[in-house]
Amino acid sequence: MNASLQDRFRGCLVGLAVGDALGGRFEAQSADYIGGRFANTEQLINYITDEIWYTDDTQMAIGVAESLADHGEIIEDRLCESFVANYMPSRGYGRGARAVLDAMEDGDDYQAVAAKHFPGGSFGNGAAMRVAPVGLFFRDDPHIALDQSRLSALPTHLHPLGIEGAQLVALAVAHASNVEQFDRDAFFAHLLEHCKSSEYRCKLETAAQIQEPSELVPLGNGIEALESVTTAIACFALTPRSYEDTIANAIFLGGDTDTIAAMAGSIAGAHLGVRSIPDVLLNNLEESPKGRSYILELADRLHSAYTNR
Ligand code: 8NA
Ligand code: MG
Ligand code: MG
Ligand code: MG
Repeated sequence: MNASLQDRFRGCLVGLAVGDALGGRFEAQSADYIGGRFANTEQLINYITDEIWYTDDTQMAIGVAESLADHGEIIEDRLCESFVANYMPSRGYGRGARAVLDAMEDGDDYQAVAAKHFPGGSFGNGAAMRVAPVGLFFRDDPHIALDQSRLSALPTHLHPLGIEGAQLVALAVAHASNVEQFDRDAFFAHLLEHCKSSEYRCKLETAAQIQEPSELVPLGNGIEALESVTTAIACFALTPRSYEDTIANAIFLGGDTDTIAAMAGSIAGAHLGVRSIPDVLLNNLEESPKGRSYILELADRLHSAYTNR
């Protein structure tokens, strides 16, 4: 039975948080090390016996979802307020993001700080890792989804590759939440139709051909958007019927495991719904203060705002 739309909203936000929290246990480790510890998805998942804590990825995605649920669109000032209200530097923010958020928090000119830190803008994956709620909320119109994802990226990520990474993840989430039967060719055709840069086009064309996990490696596992966004998309497209295999595909690559699993998990959750997330992971997701229960409520609030527009 296919998941209801409410289940898909829940699956997307919780799927992001669980991917982030499980992946966070392995951040910056090598593929060889992780593959040496666990033979398969089942061993990786069942290794979790206590609370898993999410990182900056989920914290910022919560900010995006709250802002959309409250205002029905991305308004930069409101979004920044939401980022600041949720900001805990100890959750592992990128160094550019930290400088920008510190400035926002102190009421300083954060755009000047961002420009000084990375002239030309950040091309980190920080805008892509938090964008899933935008894809859900604007799932009916790819053009609005593209524009709103760009707006959600701008406070921290002005570089075209940082912005386009967020746009591609939003489109992937929207598409995954819209289809009943996943068709890989249709999925990649849709992403390629809206892809602007030759850099992402080349990666998406490679991703569309992938038949097994070892072929994911050339797509990258780094903190730059170009080295992680299409990887996450491909992790989902390889195993679209399994949430846990999708995040395992991401984690077994090593590197930026929290973020790649967060993005892949949000797409899988949007397609499969919250019931596809194994109990052992869902039940061990941290609870307070904005943990499992809060994220489920936030997903319902976003879903209500979406249906009542
Ligand atoms: P960001 O904007 O600081 O970018 C992340 C990194 O990408 C930077 O620190 C640089 O190394 C590099 N980078 C980005 N733009 C440029 C540029 N124009 N020139 C040179 N280098 C550049 O932060 P973000 O929000 O994009 O980062 C997201 C990542 O940070 C995610 O992986 C997230 O999990 C987190 N993260 C945290 C840790 C940690 O310390 N625990 C480690 C890696 C990543
Ligand atoms: Mg993180
Ligand atoms: Mg401060
Ligand atoms: Mg990361």
